[in-house]
Amino acid sequence: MSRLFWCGFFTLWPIVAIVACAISPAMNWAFPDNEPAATELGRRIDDLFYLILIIVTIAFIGTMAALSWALWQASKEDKPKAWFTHGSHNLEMVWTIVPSGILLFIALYQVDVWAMYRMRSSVDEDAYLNNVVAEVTARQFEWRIRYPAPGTRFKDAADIHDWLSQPRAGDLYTVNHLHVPVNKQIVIWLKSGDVQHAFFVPKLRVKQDALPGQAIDIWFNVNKAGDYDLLCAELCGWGHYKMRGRLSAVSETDYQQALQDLKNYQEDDGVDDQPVARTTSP
Ligand SMILES: [Cu+2]
Repeated sequence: MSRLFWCGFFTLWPIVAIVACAISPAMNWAFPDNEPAATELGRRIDDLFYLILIIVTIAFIGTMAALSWALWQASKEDKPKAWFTHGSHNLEMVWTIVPSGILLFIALYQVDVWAMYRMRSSVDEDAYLNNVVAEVTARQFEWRIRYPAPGTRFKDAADIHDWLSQPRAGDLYTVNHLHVPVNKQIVIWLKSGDVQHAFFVPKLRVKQDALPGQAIDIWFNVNKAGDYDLLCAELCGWGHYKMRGRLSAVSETDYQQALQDLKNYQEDDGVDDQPVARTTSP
């Protein structure tokens, strides 16, 4: 009875794993709010996650099947006494070469996604320069955001690094609430004002460290309008939890309007009868 029970017990879990693995992509259990990524890049990253889930599930099934078989064999009534062995050279070769092959396969298979995520050659140069929407500086404990003045572009600066090191008259500033146009490949430059932080928008699957002394560019295309949590994914100090910002992906018109509202707010001298309401704050 107990022989059957334990073999059945260890056979049950691979079956559970197969069911979970089969229905997981449809349910998006692993992702925030059980939703697919809101960027094409994010969906490619999710696909890599599922590929790894399948590989792990197959390894789990193999391991549990071996365990069940060993249990079944070892619990036979007429089984001879166990013997000591130093191991099997052949087996060790197999479980060294097979995982190495799998890791090599994953490393090569993900190269396209990595290139899409991080290699400048994957982005059209003109589109890149036209669509730098903001510089985001992480500091303890907030996201400082700088947009080019409305009607001007990052590209208008003589050099990419001039714009980053030399704020220009008319640039717009805000904190913790980043507006970006939807359905457009946008570029953000990330900096840190103090320690290491990480710009993380879980629903877009966008994550990049912000390092002191470096300006790092990231690009992505939000395919679905809406508000997304912007978090710091690097434990950066006692107030780390306070670095909860918002990324709003809006239509081009609303994006321009948000910049205009910010400009009106920034230029408001507070003397008018009706002060300008700040509409872009978090
Ligand atoms: Cu932080």
